[in-house]
Parts: sequence; C-alpha cells; structure tokens
Amino acid sequence: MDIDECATNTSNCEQVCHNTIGSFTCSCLPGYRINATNTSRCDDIDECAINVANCQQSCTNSVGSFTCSCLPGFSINLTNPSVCDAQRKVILRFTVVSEDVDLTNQQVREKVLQNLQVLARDKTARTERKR
Ligand SMILES: [Ca+2]
Repeated sequence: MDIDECATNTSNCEQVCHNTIGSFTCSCLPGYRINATNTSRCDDIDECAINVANCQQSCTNSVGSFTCSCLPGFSINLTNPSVCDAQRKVILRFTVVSEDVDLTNQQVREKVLQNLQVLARDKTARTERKR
C-alpha cells in the first residue's frame, strides 16, 4: 500500500509536494528552483543576474520575485512592466510679478520669450541624451 508522504507531512518538502506510488517528489513555486544539494529545499531565482527579468533600465531581485524600475524622467509601461517610457509631459511652473518683469515693455517680453525657448531646448536635449 502506498503511503502519501505529502498528506502525512513526512516528505519535508519546503514548498510543493507530489505523492507518487511508493515515493514522492518535491517542487518549487514560480520564482524558485530546487536546491542543488537538498532536493526538498527551494532557492530563490535571481532573475536580474540571469537576465530573465529583461528589465529595460533597473532590476531588483527579491525572494520569489523581482521588480523592474525606471530612472528619473521615465515611468513603468502599464502594459509591459519591464519597459520604461520617457515622461512626455514637462510641467514648467514659474511666477512673474509685475515688480520683476515689466511685460508691457516689448523688449522685456522678447527677452522672456528667448529665455523660455532656451529652457525648452535644454530640457529636450537632456531627455534625448538619456535614451
Ligand atoms: Ca527572485
């Protein structure tokens, strides 16, 4: 008669137990693999080190899993979490008070416009270099 080692808890499997006729086998949950010397134990797979994670920018291994993350100026793609998308929206906040800048003066208005264009060009150049 077969003894179900899994049901009687004698298998000592760390994660998953499969009863077989006259014996049993252990296996591991996704993100883990069987320990090379002790087949009842499970080791974490370092998905970042073996490049299974396929993170486009940054990869952090964790026990049983891994996380992809993105550099500043990028955000995780919602449909493919290994991909980073450049943040397209640039929010430029500034306050101009009448004491600082006389916007009724044509020369001052042109100077402000020039500075804003330089600022926009610099921001675009920085974003391009990151790719
Ligand atoms: Ca892992």
